[in-house]
Formats: sequence, C-alpha cells, structure tokens
Amino acid sequence: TQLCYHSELDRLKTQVRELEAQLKVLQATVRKAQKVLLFPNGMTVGEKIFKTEGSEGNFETSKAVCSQTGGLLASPRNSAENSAIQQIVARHKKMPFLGINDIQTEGIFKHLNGEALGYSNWASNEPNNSEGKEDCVEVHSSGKWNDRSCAEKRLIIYEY
Ligand code: 289
Ligand code: CA
Repeated sequence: TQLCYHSELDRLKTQVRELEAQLKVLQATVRKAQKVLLFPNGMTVGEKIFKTEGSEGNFETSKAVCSQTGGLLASPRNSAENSAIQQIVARHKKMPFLGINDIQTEGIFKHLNGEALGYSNWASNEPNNSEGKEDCVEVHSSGKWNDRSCAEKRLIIYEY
C-alpha cells in the first residue's frame, strides 16, 4: 500500500505539471488573440480592456454610449492604463473624455463610481477651470490631462 500511495502521488504530480504547461500555452494563445482582435481600436492592461469604435460625443453621451455596451467611460487608475489610453488617442488622433469629473464639487475630481482620484496626470497649470466651466477631463496626445467643458465632443473610449 505504501508503494501504491507513492506511485499514485507521482502520477498526480506529473498530471499537475502537464496541466500547468497546458495553462501557460492557453494563456499565451489568449493574449495573442486579444492583441490581434483589439488592434487598432483597443488595448489590454492586466485584466482591463480599453476600446473605441471611433465615435464621438459630449460627456453625457459618452457615458451613456459606454454603459449601453455594458462598459464604462475609460477611467485610468495608474500610469500603465493611462499609457494604453494615450496609444488609442495617438492611433485615432482624437482626444477622449475620461470617466472623471468635478461636477458635484468644484475642484474635487472623482471617478464615475464616486471613487476619489488616486492616480492623476494633469498637464502643468491644470486643472484650471477656465472661464468657470471645465468639469470634465480630456487626454492630450502627450497623455497629459486637461479639464475641459463637458459640452465638447470627444472620442468615446470604453473600458471593460
Ligand atoms: O476654453 C479653454 C480651453 O480651450 C483650454 O485653453 C487653454 O489650453 C488652457 O487654458 C486650458 O486649461 C483650457 O482648458
Ligand atoms: Ca483646463
């Protein structure tokens, strides 16, 4: 029985190693497929996907269009996510609005779910609330942020 126990354990260990190898191949295949399918309109960053269909809208329209597709207006939480958005901006030569605004309290920018801003990438001297009417955030080709009137029309970038 002792011998039996050890050979069964060895068999299971081999099986786990084989499954781990298969999982690695599968993960690489999924990553490659995602990259191909998302080019040039989308980017993956970790578990997140940013994607555009090239259409434009003001802030309210952009938010609505994103939620209609089961997504959200893109809202970067770190520099890797902001760089992914920046690449989409570069490919489409159009600036987007982020899912970030200070509509509720002037000067306090928040994500759409009410989360406080952890990461930000403001251009120098921004946000300046120019003419007292800039509550939304556009992303320049440099990746830097500027607060801008929510009534402007911008490239819609979804996040999933
Ligand atoms: O209407 C003002 C905007 O066009 C932008 O003008 C300048 O680039 C800066 O003052 C920006 O902050 C401002 O959003
Ligand atoms: Ca501004």
